[in-house]
Amino acid sequence: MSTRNNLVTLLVVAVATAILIQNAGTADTYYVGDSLGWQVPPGGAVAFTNWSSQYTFELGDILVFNFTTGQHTAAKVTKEAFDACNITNPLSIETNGPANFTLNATGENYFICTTSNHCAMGGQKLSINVTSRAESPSGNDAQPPPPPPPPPPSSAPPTAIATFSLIIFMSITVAFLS
Ligand SMILES: [Cu+2]
Repeated sequence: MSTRNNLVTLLVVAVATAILIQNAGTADTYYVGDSLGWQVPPGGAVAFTNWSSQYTFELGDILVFNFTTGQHTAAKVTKEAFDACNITNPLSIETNGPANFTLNATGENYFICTTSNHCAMGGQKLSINVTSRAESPSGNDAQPPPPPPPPPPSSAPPTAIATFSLIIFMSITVAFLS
């Protein structure tokens, strides 16, 4: 193999690795409901369903529940408690707003407000699907299986597509130069 080919190969590996590390290392912060914040949503729970459908949530991302302390709470609960709006025994609860939750479990994550009947009557509840990070430079093979249902193809971030295209392109270049 010529020195030039070695250099090209090295370049491809370096660029691909840098992009993968950049993608894998970014934890995003999401403000629940955006400008609405964490409150009894006008029109009911669909407001938070619509909000969450805009995003792809990944392990390590942060949810910020923005509310006035004393008026609401942010509680992580089981599916059963979520469905029934059972406010008695949350998995964890934050009573001071704004409250941050770091997403540390894949699959569906369930959050409700435990104040009064905000969940049962007002629809102040949020469920989100959390996926593991797609690319990991360290090759994490201890990840749990991806949760059903799989995210729609349109949710693939543009950077991932660009990265994939770049790797394909540079691989072809190397093949021609070899
Ligand atoms: Cu509330």
